[in-house]
Amino acid sequence: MIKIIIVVIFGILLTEIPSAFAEKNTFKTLVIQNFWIKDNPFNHPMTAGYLTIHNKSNSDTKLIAVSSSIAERIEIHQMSMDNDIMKMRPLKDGLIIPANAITYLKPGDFHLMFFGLKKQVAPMETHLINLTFQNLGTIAVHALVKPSENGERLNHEKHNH
Ligand SMILES: [Cu+2]
Repeated sequence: MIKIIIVVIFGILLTEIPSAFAEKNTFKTLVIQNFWIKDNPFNHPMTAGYLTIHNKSNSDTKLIAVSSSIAERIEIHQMSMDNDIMKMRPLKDGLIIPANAITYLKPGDFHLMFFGLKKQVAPMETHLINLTFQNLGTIAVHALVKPSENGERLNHEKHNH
């Protein structure tokens, strides 16, 4: 009997741990999850963030602003190929989140760019990021810090803003 209880408790612990790091937020008609940001070794002042946004409503929305106490400014960026060169540009009018679809902000694609980081962000930490959607309002979501890989870091630093 005790053995069974221990197994059950251990099972609960195992299922609790990953969910704590993969926070799933429901905000009105949106489901926001897998929010993560790259760490910034050597106090590099910039980093990037990624997340998925599931818009479960029948109307489009727009991610119009992002902010956090850890950074002076956060921009929404789009990456695209221009004559074989990867370029990124800020989406000044925001990022459209189409109805009944999942929008992925991921490496090499749409992403968030953090400027003027006020502190070193270390792997496994979580930080609150405010996401503002047109007509819906603002939600604060925890983003998990993950270690950046060398290749990505090199790419990242080549960008001129
Ligand atoms: Cu960027």
